[in-house]
This record gives sequence, structure tokens and C-alpha cells, in this order.
Amino acid sequence: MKAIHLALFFALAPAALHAQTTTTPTPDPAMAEQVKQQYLHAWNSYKQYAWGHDELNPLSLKPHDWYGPSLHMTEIDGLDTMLLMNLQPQAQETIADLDQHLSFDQDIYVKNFEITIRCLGGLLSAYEITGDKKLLDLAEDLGKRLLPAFHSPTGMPYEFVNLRTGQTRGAETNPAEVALLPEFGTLSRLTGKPIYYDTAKRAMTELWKRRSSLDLLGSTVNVDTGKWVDPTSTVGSGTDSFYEYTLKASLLFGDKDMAAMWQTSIAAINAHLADDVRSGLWYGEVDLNTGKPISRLYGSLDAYFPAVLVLAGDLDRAQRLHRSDFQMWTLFGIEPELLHYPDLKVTDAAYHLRPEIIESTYYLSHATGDPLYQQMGRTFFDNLEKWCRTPAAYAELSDVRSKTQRDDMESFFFAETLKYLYLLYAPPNTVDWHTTIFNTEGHPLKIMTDAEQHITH
Ligand code: DMJ
Repeated sequence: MKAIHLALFFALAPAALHAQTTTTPTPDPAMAEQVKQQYLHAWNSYKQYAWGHDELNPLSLKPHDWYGPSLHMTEIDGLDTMLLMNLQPQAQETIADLDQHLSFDQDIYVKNFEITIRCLGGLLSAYEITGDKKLLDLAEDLGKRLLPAFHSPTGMPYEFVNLRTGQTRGAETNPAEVALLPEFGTLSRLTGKPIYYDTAKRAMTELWKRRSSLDLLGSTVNVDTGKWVDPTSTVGSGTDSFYEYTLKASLLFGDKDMAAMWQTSIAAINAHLADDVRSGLWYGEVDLNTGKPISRLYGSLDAYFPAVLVLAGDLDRAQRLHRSDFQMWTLFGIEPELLHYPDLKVTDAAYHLRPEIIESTYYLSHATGDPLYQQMGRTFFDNLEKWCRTPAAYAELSDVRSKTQRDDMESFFFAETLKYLYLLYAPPNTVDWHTTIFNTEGHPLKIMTDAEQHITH
């Protein structure tokens, strides 16, 4: 990218978001309180039935651990939401429990991506909010144990790493799982050790080198050979946070290489994946080399993209895509996992209590001040209450048409879904957008100051 373009990009961002703001959204204390009560409804049952475990199964009221020994995933993922909601007793009790009972010294193979975005991201943001050194110590211990995942011939991470031995598994991964710079870069910033930043940046750079002549990425890559295994190019599942993280890492760390990746990517995405049809603006799937359409599927995970467009300053596309997303939600009064968008036919009817559409609604509300977005939030709130609430918590749906509940409640419901819903109504200064970027799991991370730049350059 030409220097002039980069200079313009950094001059505009992250200030771009504030410059667009016409009016500030009016806080709605009553709605914020109702969302807090939703959080407490689920949290109190997690505490009663699954305290110390990764998750609560909301129908059977049984605890669920991903890998045998617990990594206290719901506690870590939910902690900064409680801090933002000013649920101090619950937050302090959680920090004490993590201090006493959480150990990452476990002989288990964990998914590097999930543990990074949920646990490393959650510990780092809770440390930044509280200044409690115990949380940073836990984060650094975890970061050291995850680092061997990147010891592949290409520098891109294996899918699984053993937290005790550092052994790895799973050479086939996807772009989203290669992109972990906001978390590892923040760990470098907070510890003063460049190794985390350098390692995570190298992985993203290596993947980027493998883009096609159209500047598109595939969906599956082999980290040993560096070859694409699946040529499907998408902004959705499996690639989503790669794009999100080029932009966010550029804003968090002032990294010009990341800014250039984002600028080139978004031009290619809008040229080849954007699909304007009668039902609205969507983003489809194409072959990374030819640009030929592969499918016209779009789903609840893709609904993060308006938020990224807002952050990049493209309010027009953000609003149009979000209109499509809201249409997807209101088809059945809860969005399906996947839709064939030209005729709005459901191809995967599950709802996993996902946050993305609410996240984008919050970003748009913040950027425009338009009360429409808080009204949409009311719809999400009412539908969650009507279809997902159980006597003890909230449950996913196996089918949004029949509203059949299933016995799962992922930790991102606490980290993201209810956090973004709360922030939509909370006082705007609950999060300072001038100094904060959310990681892909909804954990607010601090933007690096000029004085800290030496750590990453
Ligand atoms: C979360 O773990 C993160 O938002 C991730 O980027 C994608 N999927 C879930 C929520 O749907």
C-alpha cells in the first residue's frame, strides 16, 4: 500500500468511529438492568450446579468440561462482563476461585484458538480492568504453554497443543485459527516480552503470503506444507476472525503491516464476495483462485461483519448488511445457523446463543446514535426470554423453527451475547472506544500507547 494511504488510515482510525458519530445513544438504565438480571439468572445457576467447571448444561443442570480437567472457562469468559456490569461480589468471588483452583499445568490437548480467545483474552482483559497481578500471572503461564502450538515448519499454529508437554496435533487448520495477534500481542505489551507478538504476527504473515492472485484466502490450510486444502473463500466460519484481526491488530498496535493486509483484504472481499441480491446485501463463498461462486450461504457467525465494517469506517455497507442480518433473525424470531440467502431457505436450523448480530447492533448504535438499534436489541432480548430461557439459565435451540431447546450454553453467552446486549443500553462511557478494542470473544483490550511501541517494532 502506498504510504499516503497508510498515513490516511492511521489518521482516521480508530478516530474514524468517533468522527462518524452523529448523536450519542441515550442510555436505557431499565433495559441495562434487565440484561443484568438475565446474566444473573444464568450465572447463579452456573454457580449452583457447575461452579469451577467449564460450562453448565442448562437443561440437565449438569456440569460440562471440554477436556476432562476443568479450565474454568465460563468463569474466565464471564469475568469482564461482570466487571463492566459492576457485579463486584460475583467478580471478586470468581477471581478468588481462579487464584485458588485454576491450573493450566494439565496433560491435555486443547484447541489453541478457543483457549486463546476465551481464556487468554479473558484473563488479559480482566487484568487490565482490575490491575490484579494474579490474573496477568495466569495469562502469562497460559501464553507460555500455548506458544509451542506455533512450532510448525511454516510458523502457523497447529490446531491442538498439550498444555503440559507442548506436543501438538492437527496440521490442518483455518485462517481464523491462525490469527491470534490481539491476545499474544497484548501479552507482549503487558509483560514486555516481544516473543508473543513476534510469533503471532509471523503466523498471520505466513498465511497472508499464501493469498491468491485475487488477494483471497482459502478455508483450510496445512501448517506443515503451507498448502491450501480447501479453496473456499468466505468471510464466515473458519475465516471470520482472520479479517477481523488484521484490522483490530492494526488499531491495537499501530501495526502498518496489519493495516495493509486489511486494506488489501477488504478491497478483494468487496470485489469478489459481496453479493447484492433482492433480499439485500450478503457475502457469499467463492473459489480463492477464480472468484467463481461456490455457495450463497450466510449465517449467524457472519453477522459479526457489520461490526468490522463499522470499525473500518464503512457505515453504508455495515448498515445494509446488518439489515439483511436482522431479516435473518426475524424470519423465525431467532436466527438460524445457516441460510441460503437468495430465497431465505434455512440449511442449518440451530441457534447456539451466538452474539454476532448483537455485537454489530451495538457497534452501529455507538456509531450512529440511531434509536433503531436499541429497538432491535429489545427484539433480541424478548426472543431470548421467550425461546431460550429455562427455569435455571438459557439454552441453545436445535431448531429455530420448532424452538426445540438443547442442553448447551457456551461460555461466549456470558462473554459476548449478554455483554453486547448490556452495552447497547449502558452509559456510553462504560467502554472507552478511544482506548479499547474488543477481541473476537468480546474481551476489551487496551490500545497500545506511543510509549509502548518499542515492544512490537
Ligand atoms: C465466539 O467464540 C467468538 O465470537 C468466535 O470468534 C466465533 N464464535 C463464537 C461465538 O459465536
